[in-house]
Amino acid sequence: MTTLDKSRTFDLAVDVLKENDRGSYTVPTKGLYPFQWNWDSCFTALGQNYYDEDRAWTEIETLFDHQWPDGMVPHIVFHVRDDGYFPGPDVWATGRPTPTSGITQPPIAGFALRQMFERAGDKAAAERRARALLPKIDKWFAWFYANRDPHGEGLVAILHPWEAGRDNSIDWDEAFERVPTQGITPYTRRDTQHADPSHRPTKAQYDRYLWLVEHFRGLGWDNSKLHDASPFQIVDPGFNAILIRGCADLAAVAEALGEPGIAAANRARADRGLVALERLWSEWHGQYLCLDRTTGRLVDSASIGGLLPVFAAIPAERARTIARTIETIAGRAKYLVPSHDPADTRFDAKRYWRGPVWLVCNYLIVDGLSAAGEKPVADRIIASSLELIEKSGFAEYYDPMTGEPLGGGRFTWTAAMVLEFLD
Ligand code: 9WN
Repeated sequence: MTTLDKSRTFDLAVDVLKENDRGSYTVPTKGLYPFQWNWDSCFTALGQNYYDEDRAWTEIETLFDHQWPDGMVPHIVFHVRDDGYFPGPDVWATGRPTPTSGITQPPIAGFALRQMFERAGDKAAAERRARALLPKIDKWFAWFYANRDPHGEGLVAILHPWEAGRDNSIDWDEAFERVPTQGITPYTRRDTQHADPSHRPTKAQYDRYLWLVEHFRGLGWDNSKLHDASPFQIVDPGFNAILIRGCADLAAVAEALGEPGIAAANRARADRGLVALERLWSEWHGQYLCLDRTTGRLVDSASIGGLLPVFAAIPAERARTIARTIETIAGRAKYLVPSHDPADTRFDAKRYWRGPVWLVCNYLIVDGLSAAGEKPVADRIIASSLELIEKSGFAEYYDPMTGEPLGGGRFTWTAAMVLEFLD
């Protein structure tokens, strides 16, 4: 059990958030990630909200200031020039006034909006700012279903592992066999200069990340073409659950603000998504699995992406099974929740999204399990998260067997999640 000094930990977490604050946006950590990342910013705002509500709204507003005309909200906004990160704006070449990447990331914004709206001390300001963000988030969600679910299946596909935010998950290994590497421009990675290369994706994976970027760039970043032209189309249960929950939360805020059109559209999206998600359930694994849209088959890979759907309003028996699956995993790892099942021979305790614990995922699972009445498992995950902080500080991710800190240090979203767990 942790002996953590809560008030001191709170202050240390705020120090990390402030250190990475660049005024109107926050970098995930200095050095390794010197720009604004989409889902990082939404988690960050939840942390900032504890000590500066105004600053928290600004974080999300800045992100949406860089929304594309078609509705997409990019995964990186390159506010400044910094050669410390690869691939930078010249590789993406998206032609945006402030350079951005050309792909998106898990849409935490709907959930964050509702949290900030409902928790607000300054109700008038929150109402004004939520009202302005509402149509922008709605436009992003409409973009998802129009561009990433072109055949109306109720679930959206990611076209690049970076979109899932789980860059080198075992989930993508099979589909990556089909992504070529011929013809990519020679490049130098920068991530391996900031973090231990053995904790990062491999060169073979980076080659494929880059091939996809160059392929999409060759199509002029025209989102009406990208989906069908991509050899990588994965329906990720975690990503879809975040979108479904986002739609439901956006609908709730829209109702409170007297915007029935936006409310109805997003309720319908969430309801359809929940029905469609059933297709990804695996009774054998006791969790959801990714669907490879190009083959029509489920991917046999028990990753955290298949536990995250508890964050959406899935059926009670599914949430119960996920709680039991996490209890089983707890018998295989010292710290919860590993990003991949340690029983799988492909599990790697230190390599990024192939095993390590990430506090943002813990947070989404805790939220879902609590809502489903699975309090003991949720409490166990919170205790594990706080033990990791006490033992190893605000790391990017952690070894689930030893608790060793991995990747970047003094990490913004980890600090933001600690503020949530301490609450
Ligand atoms: C690529 C910023 C981001 C997170 C992702 C995480 C990592 C980037 C990278 O860092 O991805 O987007 O270069 O490794 O996988 O989830 O948003 O913290």
